[in-house]
Amino acid sequence: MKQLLSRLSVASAVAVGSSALAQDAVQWRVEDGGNGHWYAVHQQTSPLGWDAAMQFAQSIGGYLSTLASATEDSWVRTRVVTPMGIPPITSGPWLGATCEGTTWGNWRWVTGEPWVYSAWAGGEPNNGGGQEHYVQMYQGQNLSWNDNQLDGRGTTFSAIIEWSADCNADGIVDYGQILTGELEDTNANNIPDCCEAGTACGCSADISGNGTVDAVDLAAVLSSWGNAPTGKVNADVNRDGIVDAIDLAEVLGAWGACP
Ligand SMILES: [Ca+2]
Ligand SMILES: [Ca+2]
Ligand SMILES: [Ca+2]
Ligand SMILES: [Ca+2]
Repeated sequence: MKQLLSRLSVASAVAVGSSALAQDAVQWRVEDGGNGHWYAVHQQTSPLGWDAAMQFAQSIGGYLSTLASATEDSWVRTRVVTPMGIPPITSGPWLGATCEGTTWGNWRWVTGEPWVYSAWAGGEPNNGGGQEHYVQMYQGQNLSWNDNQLDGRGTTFSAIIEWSADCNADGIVDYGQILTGELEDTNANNIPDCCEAGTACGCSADISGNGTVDAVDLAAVLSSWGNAPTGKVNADVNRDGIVDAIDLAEVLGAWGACP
């Protein structure tokens, strides 16, 4: 964990200057009624615009948080933002909501999730000055929401980052799998190496993807013998371009349930 955070600090310094993730990311666990996503507050000493915040989030494999339901909003306020103790005189943190490029008030989440919930502060959104197309929490109003202009008016210093990517489609958010070391992330962008390389993640001998290395996978190797099939998951278990005895040995050596 410590190693990961120091790597994140480096990434953050590269992206936006004097900045760092201000806390360990926390997971809204499925067993607690959550979505399995991870969240953290990013905070810096210089003013932070919405677009710079979004770029930073993407550079570390996430996006500005989408508080798409009352339950998610409440959990993030209580478990992610409040423990940060952001000074109440500041506006922010930024959220992943905008009406950029469309009629003002046509709010949307950056993930495309349906806009069915909002928690505007009293008198907001008010499009003050006519350019308030970006959404943030308002520290001064119990973290209810405000629309603000792109540069945050020089009084916004923070953003909530959310991670939900599951590039290997195993139903587990990759961020946590990298944290535990289950998936390698050599370049520390929170995208597993296997996904960036287009190779299978984890149990690569499970060619059929049914969670077990079994006769189906053995048959796949034998039927593709000599070919060099392309694609994310295929019979070329060790990705050397040919299906041969090495792949056969990989299947036999990994026989049984995937770890
Ligand atoms: Ca969300
Ligand atoms: Ca406003
Ligand atoms: Ca995953
Ligand atoms: Ca990576």
